[in-house]
Amino acid sequence: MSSFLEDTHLSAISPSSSFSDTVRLEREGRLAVVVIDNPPVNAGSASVRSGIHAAVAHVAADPDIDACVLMGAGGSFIAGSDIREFDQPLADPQLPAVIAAIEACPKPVVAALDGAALGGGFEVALGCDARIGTPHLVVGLPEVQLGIIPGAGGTQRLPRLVGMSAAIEMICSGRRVKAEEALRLGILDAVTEGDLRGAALDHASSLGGAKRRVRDAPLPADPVARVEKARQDALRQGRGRPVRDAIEAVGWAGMLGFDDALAKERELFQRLRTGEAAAALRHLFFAEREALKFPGLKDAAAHPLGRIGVLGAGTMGSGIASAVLAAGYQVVLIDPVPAALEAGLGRIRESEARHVAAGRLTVEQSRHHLDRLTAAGTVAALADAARPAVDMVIEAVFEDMQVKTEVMRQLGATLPGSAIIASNTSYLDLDALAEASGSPERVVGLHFFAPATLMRLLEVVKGRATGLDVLRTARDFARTLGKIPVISGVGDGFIGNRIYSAYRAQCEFMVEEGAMPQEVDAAMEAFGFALGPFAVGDLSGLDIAWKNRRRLAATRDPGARYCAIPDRLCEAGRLGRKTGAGWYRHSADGRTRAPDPEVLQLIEEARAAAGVVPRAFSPEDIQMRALAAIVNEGILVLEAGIAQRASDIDLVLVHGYGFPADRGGPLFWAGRQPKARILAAAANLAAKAGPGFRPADLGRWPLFSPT
Ligand code: 3H9
Repeated sequence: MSSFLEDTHLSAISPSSSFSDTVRLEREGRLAVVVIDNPPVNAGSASVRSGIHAAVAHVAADPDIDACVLMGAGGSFIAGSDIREFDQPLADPQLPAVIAAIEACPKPVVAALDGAALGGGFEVALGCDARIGTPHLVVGLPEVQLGIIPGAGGTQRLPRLVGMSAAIEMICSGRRVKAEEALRLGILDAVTEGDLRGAALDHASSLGGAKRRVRDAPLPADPVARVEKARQDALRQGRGRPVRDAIEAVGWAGMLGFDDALAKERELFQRLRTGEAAAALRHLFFAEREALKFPGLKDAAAHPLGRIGVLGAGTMGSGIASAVLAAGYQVVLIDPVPAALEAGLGRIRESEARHVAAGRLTVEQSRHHLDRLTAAGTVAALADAARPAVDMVIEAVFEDMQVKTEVMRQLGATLPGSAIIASNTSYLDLDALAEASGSPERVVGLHFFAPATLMRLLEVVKGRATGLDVLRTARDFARTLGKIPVISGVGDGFIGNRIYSAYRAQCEFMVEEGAMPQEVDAAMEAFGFALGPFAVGDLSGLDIAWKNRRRLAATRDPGARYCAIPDRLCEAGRLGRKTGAGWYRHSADGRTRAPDPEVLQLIEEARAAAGVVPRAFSPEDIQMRALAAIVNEGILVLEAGIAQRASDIDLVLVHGYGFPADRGGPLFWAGRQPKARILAAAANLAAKAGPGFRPADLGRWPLFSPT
């Protein structure tokens, strides 16, 4: 019996009694309702755990209570364990003990579920005798997204309800499952449209005192081939997440006694929780929420958005249009060139068809998307009184200052004053573009990453004059699209492209000094990048950066170091994968890349022209120089006020440029290294980078660990 009960007088329990500052017990005749009230999302903090533990002990001991309902206040059950506690040893009672108390309670405990029942919250629900949900409920075990596995029996109880293969799929993807599917899978006993509390109380009464513990249920039969397929799918899709550990833990459900399996799950959870990858993924979780904040934004009013124009039907424009349609908006795609417009519409239809074929959309949902799509040939058509007005236009025309300036002028002159003008420019001066519109306060940057339907990063660029209402609208719009918005100031390449350019430049200099492109790529891929910088260049096309270099040629410091190898590649028609050759030679289907003697020759010529005697680089040399370049530029971006905070830079590099998520982003990673290691790498970078390099003052930056 808990120590709590030893000093509690049962007779003193009133119709509503607190068991901690976040948990209270309310009486409904011979039934009890335990309410968790820990805003904003009822995270399972130490106070919540001790409150539930004590309340359940009270229910167990009170002869006037026959059964109990467990529910959350404020429209949600429990969003999971309180992740803020995960950097420290966890306080008792820990979650497995709380769930064990629910299971040991001789009276049935029914979970009444609304909003989110995720992670440890879902595990609490799985420890109850029944689960009643609302139609708005989502359940799931998203732990692998935080670098851990469920640590309170999720890997043992879920398979007993849904079978091994469905449990592997849910746990390894971390997917949030809606009420309707949860009911179908057998996770929920019922879904109620009406009064959740009343329905759960009725259900608790109907159990007649009987316990229905999930731990006692037999494992449902599941064909070996299906389990094996779920395993293989999970392993294929789980890069950077502990899916192998999760699969192993689920496997124990079929091999070990329940309590032995729980103990092993717990041990594995604790090992992962205290590891580097989990710390990095927790950092990114909070970084994502922090990035939404900007002075004054909370109080700014967002404009209602219903109909969005996308100007420019190229690959980027049609990708943006697809993403906007999927989020439920009306879209008008605009392009003055009829063939381009038709091709863009075709790409949108193909993208929809691909989603249907992959089972991500139903035919019906896809039809709804396409029903909301219209087309126009000119910006002037947007002013046509017969057409419904657009609330925002996103221009995604050719990345050229003259072209975009003219487009901004037209949009400013044509659109009603309330409509927002967004530019998808990735490098150009947004302030100059905003001035061209004649109403700079309604101009904002929306820098999408290709492919726009899949990439989660969206840089939201605030120009000098951008109104807070416009910035708020753009940020909220990004969230509605399911993106991760990061607010950037104006500067060449904003946050991401500026830092990435500095990284790529050092990688090219290393090639000039003696490293081979494939050695650089292999070193960065070994660090955890999905692709090395040269493979990325070939994939996205070398002509984009080439065009950008030519744009900047007139303003470039003539004394600054410049690597001409990429220019030589482009001049030779080697534009990357699309031409079959770039830094590598590519197979016809684009699946394999191989070093090319022609590239070696170009490199040797460039080395000779620069008077370089090639030297060998170890993978560690390459990684530290490249990473120091990213960190150095990241700090310059921060000091220039283009990024608001270090964690914004981490989000941009992870979600836009393939920096490994389980390292938390470049500045988080650097902060976990001994300071001396980072300073030595920065000093080496400064010594090797050549004329024009701007060192940041890393030593005075408070990010780095002192040892
Ligand atoms: C776990 O449970 C492991 C167990 O197996 C272990 C067993 C031993 N902790 O997202 P929002 C904060 S791992 C602490 O903007 P929404 C968040 O930082 C956990 N804080 O709201 C923000 O703070 P602020 C598994 C949390 O309405 C505020 O709440 N669970 C937690 O857009 C509002 O959050 C998950 O991974 C937390 N667990 O979305 C679920 N959750 O205002 C994580 C949120 O200071 N949570 N906060 O910026 C979510 O997915 C979303 O928060 C949710 C609401 C969908 C619930």
